[in-house]
Amino acid sequence: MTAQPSPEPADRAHPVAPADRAVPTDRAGLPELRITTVTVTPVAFREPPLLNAVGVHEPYALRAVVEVATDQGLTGLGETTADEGHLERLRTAAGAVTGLPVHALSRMRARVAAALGGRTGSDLHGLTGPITAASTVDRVFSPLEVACLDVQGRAAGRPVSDLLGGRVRDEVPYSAYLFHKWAGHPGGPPDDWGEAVDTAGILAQARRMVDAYGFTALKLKGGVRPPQEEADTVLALHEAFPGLPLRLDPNAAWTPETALATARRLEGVLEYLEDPTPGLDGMARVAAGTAIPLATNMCVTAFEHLPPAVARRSVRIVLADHHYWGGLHRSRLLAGICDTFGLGLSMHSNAHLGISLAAMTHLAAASPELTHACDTHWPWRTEDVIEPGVLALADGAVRVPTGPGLGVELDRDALARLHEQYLACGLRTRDDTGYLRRTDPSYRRRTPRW
Ligand code: GKR
Ligand code: MG
Repeated sequence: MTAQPSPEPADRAHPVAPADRAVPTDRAGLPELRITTVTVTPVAFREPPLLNAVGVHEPYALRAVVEVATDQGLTGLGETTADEGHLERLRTAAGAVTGLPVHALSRMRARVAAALGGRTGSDLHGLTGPITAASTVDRVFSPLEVACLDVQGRAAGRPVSDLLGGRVRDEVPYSAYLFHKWAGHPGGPPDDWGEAVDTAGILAQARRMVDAYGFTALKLKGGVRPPQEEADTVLALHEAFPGLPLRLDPNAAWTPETALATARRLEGVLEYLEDPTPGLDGMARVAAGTAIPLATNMCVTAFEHLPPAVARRSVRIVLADHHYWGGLHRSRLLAGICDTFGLGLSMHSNAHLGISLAAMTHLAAASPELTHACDTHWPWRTEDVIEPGVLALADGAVRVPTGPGLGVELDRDALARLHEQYLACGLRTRDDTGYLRRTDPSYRRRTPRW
């Protein structure tokens, strides 16, 4: 799915209208809402030392807030990660889309593709799979698209979910995202959540998550302890929270043989097993040997991965993530493809702030194909860039914002503070492995590990 760059001579012939001129309108007499500036502000927010298959989260997670301003004075918001390479590609794209109307999303994506000129690169948005030119375009285009939809919704006085087909649910269910974790960052005091390096720690964390937010599904991030120990923990969760759907995600830390042996113990217990092993072939082998549905946000991360995944029967559930899949409209396209091929749909999450949560919630609200509660890292963050009040997790769900656009407003003081934090923290690229190696120099990144 490589986008062909379009020459778009008409766009170049329409420079951005100066503020003192009449508002440009299109042939229907409607305001064009052309993009005047795109501002990309990297921020850093504090995170606990959460463990995963490749290391441990650093003291700060990096995100970028994208503001798309228009000639009508309306500004829209998007959020993405802020690793250096991704920021550089985002800034290139920002220059390329300036001057386009916010409704010209297909032309905008083509311009982003042309500006990137086939360059590939991860946004280091967690543990993802193969990176291709098309998926790079989608990762860069995504926050621009979300911000343009925010403007479109603000202009029309409609929530973004209405622009995606209308909401089919008023509340979006999310799952508790359980992590093994250290008590605190090395050299620092213990954090509020405390240590979770064994079954007892995870059970206590799950209890707190369920009591505080009413979650009705639980996901355990695995790939940290030996597989049989993580399976014991899942069985203990099953006993402690009877009836709650459970997922385990070792992020491809197991061989197919290990995955099959572990899955055998968890049949009838897991709602799904997420990325037990690397690659479409390995996943297909495991899928053929277990009744547990396999899910992924690692081996199917771009449209071109779907045909081989379907042909090999590698997965039964795809975790959508609008940050990877080119924004909200293209995530709806993904949902339709999954539906066509009988694949279930869930949603992936990485460390994120409220702009992303709002976008995820609108997308899930307008996706009848969603078959599972979405993931969110949101409870782990202690700071945000949006004004509080609109988004809240209660009874395991987030109420879909009904205000115009995404329905959330930027807290400018918080944005400035988190940007200062970005400048001061010195982190420019996520490096979970390097951070763990500072505590344990013998640690090596290995996939699969067991
Ligand atoms: O933040 O440690 C983490 C997660 O493991 C993340 O990197 C993954 O992308 O949450 C993710 C997943 O579901 O694979
Ligand atoms: Mg995953």
